[in-house]
Amino acid sequence: MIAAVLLAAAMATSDGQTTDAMDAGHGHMHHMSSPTHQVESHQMEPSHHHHAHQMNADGMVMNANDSVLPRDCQEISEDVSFEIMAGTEFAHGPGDTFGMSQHNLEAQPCSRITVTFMNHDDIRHQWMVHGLPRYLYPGGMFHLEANGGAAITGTFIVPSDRKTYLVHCDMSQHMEKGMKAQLKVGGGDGDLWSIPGISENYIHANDSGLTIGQALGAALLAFVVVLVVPRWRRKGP
Ligand SMILES: [Cu+2]
Repeated sequence: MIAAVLLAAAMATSDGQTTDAMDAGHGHMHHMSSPTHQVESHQMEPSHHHHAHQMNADGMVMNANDSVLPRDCQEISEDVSFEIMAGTEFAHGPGDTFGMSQHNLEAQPCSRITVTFMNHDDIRHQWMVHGLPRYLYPGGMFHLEANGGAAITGTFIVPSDRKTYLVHCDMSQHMEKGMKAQLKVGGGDGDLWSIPGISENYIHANDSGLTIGQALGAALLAFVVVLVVPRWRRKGP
């Protein structure tokens, strides 16, 4: 009973981020998109999204944006670059198979972020960030995919709010096996669950993109509903 209330409360307090995490499935549909599909998606997007999909022998960049400012930004605050290596050699914890060289990234609000993603494995890996504004990034997502042994670079611009973005590899089971990271903009709004090296001691089952603060808030709310409210009512008339 308590568990059910807690789950419901958690869903209620975290609407935005839960929805973003679910977009991971939607992203899958684009992975295998053919050149004809790319033409279709270009037609549906504003003209400044001409390079939304870039594909070459090394992999793919999706929803790249190095020039259009989010609505809440007057200008680009800074240019920041990350070189992120991925593969089995970066597995962090005993339960992890894969990992990345950086699981925690920090950037200023309204910064332009260039990520070079280097895949040290033979299989494909992805660096996918969720929760970006949908009017600029279809599905709220920016996404790099590097083929085995390849490196790929892409750029995106983050909005001004303090927020922690979920970053992960969307290949089946890769996030659960260690390919989960976070991007904190403006200091972020908390740590996500089970980020290797950051919050790995917390429950591994919760990969919904909830921050620890949101989950604790939900637990407190559940406590109030289950324990405090009935007592208060008993004292009433
Ligand atoms: Cu992967």
